[in-house]
Amino acid sequence: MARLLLLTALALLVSSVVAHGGLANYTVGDTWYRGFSPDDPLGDQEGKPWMIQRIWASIDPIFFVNDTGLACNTPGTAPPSYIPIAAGDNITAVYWYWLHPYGPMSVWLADCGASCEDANVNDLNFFKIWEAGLLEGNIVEGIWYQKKFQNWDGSPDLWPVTIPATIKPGLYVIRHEILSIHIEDKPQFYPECAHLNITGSGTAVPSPEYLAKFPGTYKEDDPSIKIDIYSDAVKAQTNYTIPGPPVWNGFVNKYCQDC
Ligand SMILES: *[C@@H]1O[C@H](CO)[C@@H](O)[C@H](O)[C@H]1NC(C)=O
Ligand SMILES: *[C@@H]1O[C@H](CO)[C@@H](O)[C@H](O)[C@H]1NC(C)=O
Ligand SMILES: *[C@@H]1O[C@H](CO)[C@@H](O)[C@H](O)[C@H]1NC(C)=O
Ligand SMILES: *[C@@H]1O[C@H](CO)[C@@H](O)[C@H](O)[C@H]1NC(C)=O
Ligand SMILES: *[C@@H]1O[C@H](CO)[C@@H](O)[C@H](O)[C@H]1NC(C)=O
Ligand SMILES: [Cu+2]
Repeated sequence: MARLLLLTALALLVSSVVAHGGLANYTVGDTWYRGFSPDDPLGDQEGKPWMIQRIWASIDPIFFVNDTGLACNTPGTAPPSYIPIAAGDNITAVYWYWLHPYGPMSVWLADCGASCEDANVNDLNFFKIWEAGLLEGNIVEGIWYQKKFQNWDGSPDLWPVTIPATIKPGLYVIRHEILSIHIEDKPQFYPECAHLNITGSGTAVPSPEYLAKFPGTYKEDDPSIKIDIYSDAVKAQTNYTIPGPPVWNGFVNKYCQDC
């Protein structure tokens, strides 16, 4: 009930967005890159020269691991522009009013080759560069990064990540994913993608064990995806395995940190 009252108060504060949430903008240093806003007409945004984010039409989640929108949301239409960023720099994703507290968050990259506009995001090989799940305590009462990420004071929710310093430069899709598991056995995926033009002199490329396709990589019956966090079997657990391959830290392989 307290939660409901809080949500109602928030709904009054934020007339446009009352539930869920989405990645609206990006920053690199002091530069602000505008992404898609579901509050504004599609025609004012889609294909505009400044657009760097792949279009996502609504703040509603994706419920199934086999949904083609799992890669870059729906419809996932490619933008004409790229965010320029140097390998080793941070990019911050800017959300409004993230409301869900449970589940992992992850950031992925995929090398587009000659062009991200022409790439089919369902065919790209994504690799994870960042993840955070249950930070401390148990599944229901513990602290998740997703819960810490929420600002309840009306300020944007900021999610900074660092582009691996050693990565081979080129055109990449960056994919942010929030998996929310607050509803029993009904996972909610919130993926959003943008286009990056990464510069630098690195040569590192992840090996095959780091690569993932969306859909394809996640399984419906993965105990971290189909999960009832309130059940007696789960609620007191203090472990949570984040789905997908391990994070690639930019090293060419685990035995060689400088090559
Ligand atoms: C995706 O998975 C859901 C749940 O298992 C199933 O109902 C649906 O038919 C599947 N869709 C496709 C396109 O395979
Ligand atoms: C980049 O992000 C990391 C991790 O969040 C943070 O520790 C570091 O201070 C950031 N660097 C800059 C220049 O903002
Ligand atoms: C994203 O940027 C647009 C345009 O500058 C702005 O209207 C909107 O409030 C921003 N949204 C967030 C969540 O920062
Ligand atoms: C990517 O950045 C490089 C270096 O600034 C530039 O030469 C190239 O034209 C950019 N490519 C795109 C597609 O923006
Ligand atoms: C927690 O660990 C148990 C025992 O190893 C395992 O069965 C369970 O799947 C794990 N739970 C999650 C959500 O990773
Ligand atoms: Cu929601």
